[in-house]
Amino acid sequence: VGEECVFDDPATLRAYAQDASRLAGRPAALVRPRREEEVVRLLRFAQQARVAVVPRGAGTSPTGSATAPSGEVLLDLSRMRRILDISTTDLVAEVEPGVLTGELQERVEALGLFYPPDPASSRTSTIGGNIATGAGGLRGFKYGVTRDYVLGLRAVLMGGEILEVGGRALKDVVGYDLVRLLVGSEGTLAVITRAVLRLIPLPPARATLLATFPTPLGAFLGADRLLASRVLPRALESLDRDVIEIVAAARGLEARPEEQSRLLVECDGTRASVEEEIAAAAQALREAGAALVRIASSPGEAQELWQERRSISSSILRLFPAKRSEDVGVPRGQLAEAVEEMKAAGRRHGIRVLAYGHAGDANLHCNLLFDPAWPGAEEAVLAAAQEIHAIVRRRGGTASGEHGVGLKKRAAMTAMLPPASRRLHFGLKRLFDPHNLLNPGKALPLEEAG
Ligand code: LAC
Ligand code: ZN
Repeated sequence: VGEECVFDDPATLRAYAQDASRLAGRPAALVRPRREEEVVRLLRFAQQARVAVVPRGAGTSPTGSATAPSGEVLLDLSRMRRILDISTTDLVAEVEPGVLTGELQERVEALGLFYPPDPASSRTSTIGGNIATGAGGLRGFKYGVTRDYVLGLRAVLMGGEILEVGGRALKDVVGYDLVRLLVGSEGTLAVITRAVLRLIPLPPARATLLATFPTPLGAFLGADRLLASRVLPRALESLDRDVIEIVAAARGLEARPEEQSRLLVECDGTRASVEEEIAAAAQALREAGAALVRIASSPGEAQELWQERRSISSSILRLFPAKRSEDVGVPRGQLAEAVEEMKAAGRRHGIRVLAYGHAGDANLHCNLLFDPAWPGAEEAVLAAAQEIHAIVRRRGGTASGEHGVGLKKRAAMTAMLPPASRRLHFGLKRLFDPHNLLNPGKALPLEEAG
């Protein structure tokens, strides 16, 4: 692929050793291609030489999906970052995988178009990484997630063959849905080199509302009440007391004692519809017991609230020595009860469990906080996490709503998937990658069903 694309000096390899999971990695080499042809050549060589390859975007994965734990070659796609086309008539964007999601959002919004998928990491994560992990984010409830906006993909198979699936047709039911199969496959089936993404007209207006509640479950009851009053917000995020304290501490402030939970709501549409919706939301939240309901009075104030929300994950990492992030989803109606149970499970093992996230989707980030220096910490965290996953399974939920499986959720995946599904997962993996060279050991159950 050319010497100028290959790095194997210790400092570079150290810098790329981890993703946001903080799991250890030891890549044998780093390859940073500039174009698809170089990916093709690498995967042709890798197949012949039986060298394992781990594709990587910006490394924001909290599951270890972008680490090279066993001396694999890291394939960093962040240099392939051209926006090839934004079509205002086809309503699509065609991009290379290394484009930052936030950059694409800005570019299309300047043209009056909208790419709704919006992971909290949008300023730092890449479209390719979002597609590979099936990233969700803040606007899932109204608009759907990354998966719902990928119309077509070009990808390189292990061995170097190019696969094209889908395209610019907005509706397409020819054949199995290989586009959706690749989305969320975490780089285990193919390496994405180009994507056709669906765009929609940009809603002309939006507004943000903050509501605080005097009880721990107030935010969830508020969310339910808001939806029951026929408001369809584009974001509906909840924060529990622990997270409120962390958000305050990150700014050197103290949380007000009476605020036990918080909701952040964003509505979009026409100016008139947004005004109407946000007023209806405010009324519903007051009826649900909100102590304070504040509509952001300027775009700057709204942006600050959302910036604060996006930085929760990094604030926790800064303030606590270690955390285990769970990313569970449950049927919506069970959210409040499930969170109470998960916190109780943490307490039984002496672990503080905080919960924030996408209350509309009932996809919450349960973070288990611990100090690795405390004897028995690892075991206690693992036990608490296992209980949390058992609660989720019992309620018919999922081990990951948006972060994926990587290395960290394989046990939970194994417990969650029935035998026929586990067998098909391994069968598909063999079909795409018979020598198990693409991101091996990731995103699959721990064992094949018999
Ligand atoms: C968030 C990331 C962690 O929602 O998914 O903040
Ligand atoms: Zn999230």
